[in-house]
Amino acid sequence: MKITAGRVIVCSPGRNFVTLRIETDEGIDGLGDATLNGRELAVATYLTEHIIPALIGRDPAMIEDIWQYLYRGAYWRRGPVTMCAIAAVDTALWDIKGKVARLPLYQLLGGRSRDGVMVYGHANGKDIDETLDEVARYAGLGYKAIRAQSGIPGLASTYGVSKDRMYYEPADAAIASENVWSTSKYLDHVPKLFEAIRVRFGFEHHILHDVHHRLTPIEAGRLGKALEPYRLFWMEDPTPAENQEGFRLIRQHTVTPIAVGEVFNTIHDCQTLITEQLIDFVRATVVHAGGITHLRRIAHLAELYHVRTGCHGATDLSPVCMGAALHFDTWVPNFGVQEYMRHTPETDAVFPHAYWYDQGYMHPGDAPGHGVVIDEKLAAKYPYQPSALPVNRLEDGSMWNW
Ligand code: CS2
Ligand code: MG
Repeated sequence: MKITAGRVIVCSPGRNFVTLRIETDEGIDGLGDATLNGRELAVATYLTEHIIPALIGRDPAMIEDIWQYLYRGAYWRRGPVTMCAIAAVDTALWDIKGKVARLPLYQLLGGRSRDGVMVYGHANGKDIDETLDEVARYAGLGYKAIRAQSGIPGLASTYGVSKDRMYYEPADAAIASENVWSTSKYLDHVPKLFEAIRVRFGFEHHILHDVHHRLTPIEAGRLGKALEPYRLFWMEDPTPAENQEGFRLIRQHTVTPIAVGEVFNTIHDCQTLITEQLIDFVRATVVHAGGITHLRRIAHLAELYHVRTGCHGATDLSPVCMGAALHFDTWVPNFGVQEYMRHTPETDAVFPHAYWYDQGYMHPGDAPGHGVVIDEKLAAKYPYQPSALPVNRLEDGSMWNW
């Protein structure tokens, strides 16, 4: 079998997605997600100009060799754009391998390790009361794990609070919108949110929170300690993780579990975090961390150090990534939880898929490969829309982390 073509499909059914289709001389093709929120066209160009020409004529079965070729051959290694492009190729090749073998992807990885993939939903509200009502709604939908984010008194906006409660899309303007942030207002407010959740709902549900890179390590230690009575499943992205050693400081002050890694693109971004057990969950994903081939390496390292997976699964990761992730989650021995931010009906129509949700768990289905396809005719009706993620400034105007 030989690769005969690679096509990049950019569409925007409610938000931008970049999809790679790899075609072969035996009529079997595969799909990979190549979506990098706010930088979509950078990845599309990397694929079209620098990767696809090098794929033509290669044997699609040689997944590892092609991964090594694209990683080592780039010279300029790592980084979100490069690794997202490699991920798209890798995912498409695993999809092809599954179709050739007539097996669902999880069978190729080593078979089922669990009956279902526990997912977490996103409860959010402009204030504590609205957030509590959303937690109740997600509990009513059967979720065992629920993330809670609320507006912060005194701040006009903050991460994770969506306009319509269900479909959260932060990339909301062609040029980044500017939000104002106050760590002190946030730190005063968040413990009250989780106390209110535990008072109303008890400890039956796994409750999660995303700090979204906004604290310093010592502030994160303070928050983790303040949240200990509410027994969070995890405190996510407490501080930017370029400084992996900074997490030693957090660990000195709190036993609140820590999840990091949705912005990671290789194992090198989390090697210290994992080997020093500075985190409890690694959030790297199929689409941003080099595909199934590389995510499997990260999971194997994590397994040695009691670190579990908690793959990112926001709406800006396409159903192709969700499908592949659910197969990965079905197999991976050190699974923790899978994020599941629902896609809009328009998105689901463009990307028909085999996976489904049932009472707090998701199932990948048994279609060969990852079980996700794209309706290119329908996709063409949704052209790319320039969009950028917001930026944060402190109240004095200094740039901060969004
Ligand atoms: C968030 C994401 O889902 C999460 O945990 O961190 O919503 C993130 O902000 C977006 O994926 C960025 O595009
Ligand atoms: Mg996050």
